[in-house]
Amino acid sequence: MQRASPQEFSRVLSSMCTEPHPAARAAAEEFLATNPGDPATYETVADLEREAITALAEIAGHPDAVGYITSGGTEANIQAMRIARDRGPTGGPVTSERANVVAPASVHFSFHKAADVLGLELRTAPLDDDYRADPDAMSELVDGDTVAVVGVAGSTEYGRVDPIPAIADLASEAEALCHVDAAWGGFHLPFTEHDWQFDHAAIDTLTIDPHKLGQAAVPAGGLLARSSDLLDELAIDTPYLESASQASLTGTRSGAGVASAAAAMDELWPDGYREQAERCQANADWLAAALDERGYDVVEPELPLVAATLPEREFDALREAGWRIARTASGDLRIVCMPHVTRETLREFVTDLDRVE
Ligand code: 0PR
Repeated sequence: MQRASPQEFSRVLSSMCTEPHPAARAAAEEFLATNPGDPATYETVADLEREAITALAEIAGHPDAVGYITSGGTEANIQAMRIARDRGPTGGPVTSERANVVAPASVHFSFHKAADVLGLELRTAPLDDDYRADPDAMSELVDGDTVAVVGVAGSTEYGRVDPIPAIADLASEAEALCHVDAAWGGFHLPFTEHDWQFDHAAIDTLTIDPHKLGQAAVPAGGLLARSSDLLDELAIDTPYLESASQASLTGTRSGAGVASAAAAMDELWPDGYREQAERCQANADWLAAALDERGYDVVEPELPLVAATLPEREFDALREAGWRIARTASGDLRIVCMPHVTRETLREFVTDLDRVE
């Protein structure tokens, strides 16, 4: 059988993953057979996880934050909802039949998984007319059984940043936890003016994924909590391991993900990520202008993600030409300007678009 090789990144415009930084790739390979789920046996990778969390905590504006490297944003979001459910409204256990989570309609589908797995009711509020959460609409859904109020800092479809301070206020009025999903945006937002992290609002938990804009190898997500009592909600006794308890959802975990996350942040925070943020945003702005010039309706790229109306014929022709492009739920073309997407690539893409007859 012929040995398979992965796809090239050169025409991938639809992914929130990217080529790992060379140091992250090397670290992933080196730590392939280690298990951070058993920190007393695999001490080095456990140290690297502590380093990675310290770096993530700094990036998210709260050096004392605690957390762990998850398998991705989905696990981090599920676990944050689990903390909220187990805390209950007003910090006590849930007394009603079903606790609920209030979120904008733009939340990633991982929250639907979380609600399903945890037996929570997910209430989603309509967005404002620029694809952002509308705190007034959200407040109508909050009641005495609300355990979490969620905001997105870098939404999956349109790259929007919700008004996090207003969402945190809503959560604290409801005595519910405030969770921010910065899975994708977290490595870009420190170089913008947005309010999104612990230092900007009373956030309790936050998702930030090294395997997206952090340039780490897959799988490396991140869950952060403001204080250890929150993370302790997840602790399960592990009687036969030397470590007493485990907060992660998965048991055996990828040492490759952990080591690569630590290596990527060691290499790139802050200057490398700043340079990346500037380059990716400039590329998104360039593409938005190029599409606009050609008469397509473009959604202004607040973060490096460009959405535009594109007729099916053009879309299909570009797919046919090998471009990996995707659509939003409402049918817009969606291009994520990840670090592997160069200006040259975008020029070729636009040239191919111009060729469609
Ligand atoms: N939160 C947000 C805001 C996300 O955008 C995503 C993933 C998640 C949570 C979940 O993260 P994990 O996929 O790490 O569990 N957003 C991308 C999406 O659904 C994931 C993705 C990545 C899709 C690479 C395609 C791809 O090639 O579009």
